Amino acid sequence: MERPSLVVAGQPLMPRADALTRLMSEALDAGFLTNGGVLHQRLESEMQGLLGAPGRLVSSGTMALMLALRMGGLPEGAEIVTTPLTFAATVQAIRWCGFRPIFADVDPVTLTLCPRAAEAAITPRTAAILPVHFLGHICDVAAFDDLARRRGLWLVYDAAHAFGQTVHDRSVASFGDLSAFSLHATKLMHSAEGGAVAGPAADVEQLARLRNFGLQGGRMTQHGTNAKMSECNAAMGLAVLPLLPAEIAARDALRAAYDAALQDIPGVTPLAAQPGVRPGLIYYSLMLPPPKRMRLLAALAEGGILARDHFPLLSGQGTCLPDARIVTVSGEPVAPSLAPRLISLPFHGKVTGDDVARIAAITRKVAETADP
Ligand code: T4K
Repeated sequence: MERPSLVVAGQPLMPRADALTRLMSEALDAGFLTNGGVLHQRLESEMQGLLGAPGRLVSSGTMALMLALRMGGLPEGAEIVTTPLTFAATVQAIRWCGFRPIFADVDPVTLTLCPRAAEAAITPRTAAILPVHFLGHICDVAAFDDLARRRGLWLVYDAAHAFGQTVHDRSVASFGDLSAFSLHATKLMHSAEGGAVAGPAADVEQLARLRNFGLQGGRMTQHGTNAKMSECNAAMGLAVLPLLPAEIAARDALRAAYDAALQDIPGVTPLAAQPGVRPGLIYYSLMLPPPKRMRLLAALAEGGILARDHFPLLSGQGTCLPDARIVTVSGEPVAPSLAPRLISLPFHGKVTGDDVARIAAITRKVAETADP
């Protein structure tokens, strides 16, 4: 039997080659390939409009997190309270800045950092909180704003999964002190590699210095790095921009199609929509019991569909993060039992109605087959 062509989870939005070439030729004509070229400036201004907050472009979402943490002026070795249910970049950024991640438990419904557990994790060494809008589920922003204000903590959101989302019509970038966005190819809005820091506390002059070696007037005045975005990446970003409205419409329709096709499959729970929150644009995720989840991943792969087993729990990951402690307010943490139940389905404009029907049929078969 002929195999259907691959349907992958994170297919990037691909601009036309001629659109990219036209943009790149502007950079070539201007004679600047990086260090704040014309394309970079244009994309930066567009991004601030899209995010509804002042901000700066950087070379990746990881760099965005690091700069956002550095903007807090936190003491060396400070503790940062965060979630164990996220991608490696969240804690790698904390560690690469010389800070210490302290894990607190997540809310069992939204899968995002629980504000009460985060408060229980605060010690005299805590300087910041770093919640993650995980899989497009938006954190309890009101509770975190209140917590950060009461305890005098820097509040950075990892918004890598939340581009384009709003809470009661307010951009996610408007909450906390700063938010870090990823513009990696697997995100909706992307520049192949790239990121952005934005938010109410975005001192854009200082962010521009931090991403450029901490230089001011040619002199090193602060703890900077090289986090600049090149003109090649900015060209990609600008070429992707006009494709966003159609892609967003396609993803909204795909979410509705998945919801309808998967709604009554026993033991399979698509992540619930949040009241007042514009649904996520990067992931469509399900929860199901761990043995079935592994069988579903294998059955989908057999059918030419590459779903993702997002995301392994970060606490206790070998020598890198040996401390498996997760602070809770009562009893056992829930995060370790949630991580092995999560799966993200292909979620982009090239997924067809037939693909959804096939994915639903495979999911139903796995769900209804008795465990061996
Ligand atoms: N915070 C959070 C919560 C994050 O999830 C991330 C990144 C960050 C911070 C940091 O942002 P960045 O520093 O990365 O900007 C991907 C991405 O590299 C990473 O950006 C992302 N999160 C993470 C969740 O996933 P991989 O290693 O899982 O991607 P890969 O190569 O396995 O590709 C995924 C799927 O997409 C596959 O089915 C293949 C397909 N694909 C991928 C690429 C890159 C394509 O079809 N074409 C492509 O060009 O990391």
